[in-house]
Amino acid sequence: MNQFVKEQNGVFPSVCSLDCPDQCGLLVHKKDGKIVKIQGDPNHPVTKGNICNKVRHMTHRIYDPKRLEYPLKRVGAKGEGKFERISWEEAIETIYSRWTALLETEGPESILPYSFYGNMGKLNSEGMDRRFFHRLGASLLDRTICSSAGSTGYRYTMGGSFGTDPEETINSKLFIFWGVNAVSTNMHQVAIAEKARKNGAKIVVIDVHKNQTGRWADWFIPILPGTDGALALGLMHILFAENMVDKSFLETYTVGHEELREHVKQYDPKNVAAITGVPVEDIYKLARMYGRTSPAFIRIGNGMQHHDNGGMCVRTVACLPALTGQWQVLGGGAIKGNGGYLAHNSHALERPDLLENKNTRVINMNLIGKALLEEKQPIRSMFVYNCNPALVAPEGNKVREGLLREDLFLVVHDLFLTETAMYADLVLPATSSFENLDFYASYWHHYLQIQEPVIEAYGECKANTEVFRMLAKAFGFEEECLKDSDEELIRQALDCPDNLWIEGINFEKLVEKQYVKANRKRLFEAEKLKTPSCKIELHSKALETKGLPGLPTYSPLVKDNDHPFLFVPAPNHNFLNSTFSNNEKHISLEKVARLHLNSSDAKNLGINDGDQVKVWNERGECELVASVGENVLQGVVVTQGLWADLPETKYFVNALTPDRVADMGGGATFFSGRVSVERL
Ligand SMILES: Nc1nc2c(c(=O)[nH]1)N[C@H]1C(S)=C(S)[C@@H](COP(=O)(O)OP(=O)(O)OC[C@H]3O[C@@H](n4cnc5c(=O)[nH]c(N)nc54)[C@H](O)[C@@H]3O)O[C@H]1N2
Ligand SMILES: Nc1nc2c(c(=O)[nH]1)N[C@H]1C(S)=C(S)[C@@H](COP(=O)(O)OP(=O)(O)OC[C@H]3O[C@@H](n4cnc5c(=O)[nH]c(N)nc54)[C@H](O)[C@@H]3O)O[C@H]1N2
Ligand code: SF4
Ligand SMILES: [Mo]
Repeated sequence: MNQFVKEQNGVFPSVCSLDCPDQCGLLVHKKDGKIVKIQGDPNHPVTKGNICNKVRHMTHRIYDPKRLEYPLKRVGAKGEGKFERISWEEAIETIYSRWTALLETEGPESILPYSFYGNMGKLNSEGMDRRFFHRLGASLLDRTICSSAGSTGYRYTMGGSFGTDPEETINSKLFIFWGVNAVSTNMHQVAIAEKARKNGAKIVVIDVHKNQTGRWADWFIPILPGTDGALALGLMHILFAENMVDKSFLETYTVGHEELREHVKQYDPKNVAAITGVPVEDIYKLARMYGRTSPAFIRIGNGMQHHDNGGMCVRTVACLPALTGQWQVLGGGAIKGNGGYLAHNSHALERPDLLENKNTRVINMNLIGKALLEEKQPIRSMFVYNCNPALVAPEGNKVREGLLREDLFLVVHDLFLTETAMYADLVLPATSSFENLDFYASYWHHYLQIQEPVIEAYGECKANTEVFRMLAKAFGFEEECLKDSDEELIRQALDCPDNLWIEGINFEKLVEKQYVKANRKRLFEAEKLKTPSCKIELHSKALETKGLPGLPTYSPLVKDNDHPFLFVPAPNHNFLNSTFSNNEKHISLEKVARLHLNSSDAKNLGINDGDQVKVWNERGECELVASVGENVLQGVVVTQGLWADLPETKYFVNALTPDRVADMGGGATFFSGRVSVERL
């Protein structure tokens, strides 16, 4: 047993395992073997002792009486939610015999793993699971639901997930929070900006919704959904026209700046205003503010990329710091994601070489509804972990129809009986991250961190790595790598000669220090960019070979249907995706699910603040509480939160979202759907 687990009382270091850029260092307080309090680590250079409300109330989730304690098998009809306790032996034996039969009759690709980052720990999200499913030969999953479109777009410009070190932004004089609800989703970037503000920095927020982040800004700029690319091109038009570009930077570090200068002439601010809903004067004001302030920093959020044109929008915004040479200024530049700096040896951890059939089919997780209903080469079994697709995937009614299929053998491994688990044939109880050994790499700050277990496994819960080791054993797989311990997995992952940023960071060092910063030189001082030209690609030949415009270009959203409102169902403050949406404490903080609509739209529809409204399209419907005002533009409605299926509410927003894929990376288009609204 690990030393922290043995201690019944005390304070122990830990990491937040949630899918959040801040990846806080935590201190866990134990009394009589149980966690009684969680606080931010005051010594952690980014956390600085502050954590969000969600995790301050985490003990309510870890010890929630609804938490799963032992394996269950279905005894009622599919989806009815009637289960009976079974042993782990029976659970593993059932999976083994069902899958062995499938391997013989339909082949391994009839089995699909379905997972995301409910736990960001590398071993438990992309470790032993990958090895096992590769060895089994199961279908591959393309994990596209979160930032795939935007990361791909950013990569075409910058070569990978490399941006500014957020700690440097303390020096910035201008912050543009663009399509990011940072007060809720990246609170430590907000804390840094708040400090910089005391030194005179200005804070601009560009969003479709004046939420808590918009209200905190010095200047809030409302924009129509899916039009950020046009705004960025309008800014470039002015930056070139008024000579606010850094010529020497453009010549040294970019390709395509001359073509771009010609190309953006067509994005006249008047046209851009008509597309974006941002007044012409504001476009000029913003361009001049950005062109004349240094250091200027842009935080690019996920909001602008959950759209049909999301990849190109992010690629376009990511060109702005190159025009002004801000990448070379301490505190300037941009962050979309910074995962590149902390990249581990994924080949060693995931062992794709174990997959014999290199043509194994790949299923885009955003299309899981369609895939489950497909009759040709059907998915006969799905193993879900770290994810709750019945609530979070688009075209939710299609997903649930698929999960209800009588001939689908569904296994769900989770801490709770989630909406997805309700459809399961077998439910396996998962440990929380506080019960596991794992290592963590933030996709925003530059610290690698370790989590050593601080409490014993709850009930009969098991970690993901352990479940896949058990399955490998049941199948009689002999490869040593399927028997590796968690510590061995960490050692293999950190042995990564390809990534100099983490050179010298190993298991011992992490155990000793708890968090270790990447050996990071500043961009352009160290390695060359990983684009084909090794420069910032304002013009991208690689994009042209994909049939997309090589220069940043605005294209409107796909026509969804004829409903009058664009529907933006974003995350909320007190849940993390659907995590916490089933915990009483967090529900009580959030209260109800609201639909924000413009007062003139509300007036036309006879809707008053506080009315119950039905929101619907041909895909489905939900019922929300109207919040009427000026927080959204006309023609746009916004709701927040992925709410659990609670009794007496109909908050299932993904019943309405489209499963079209975005222009790049197979990304999700949650915010590009249209709906009608009526008073109930
Ligand atoms: N409290 C909390 N924190 C979270 C999460 C959570 O659920 N709750 N989820 C975590 C995860 S997985 C992720 S990916 C991140 C996401 O966090 P963010 O990067 O902040 O992304 P979103 O919250 O999806 O959307 C950000 C903002 O984009 C706006 N938006 C929507 N469409 C557009 C558009 O076309 N243009 C512009 N300019 N704005 C638009 C929305 O109104 C929203 O305010 O947060 C993580 N952190
Ligand atoms: N409408 C709409 N839909 C969205 C979004 C949106 O903005 N709007 N955002 C999208 C985005 S960005 C994302 S990232 C996805 C996220 O969607 P999901 O990845 O489904 O995230 P969660 O809903 O938090 O569910 C994670 C699940 O993992 C479980 N879990 C946690 N730790 C472990 C563990 O160690 N082992 C196992 N086996 N299970 C564990 C949790 O209990 C929880 O049930 O949702 C997407 N869906
Ligand atoms: S959810 Fe984010 S802000 Fe909250 S404790 Fe975890 S990493 Fe920190
Ligand atoms: Mo996400």
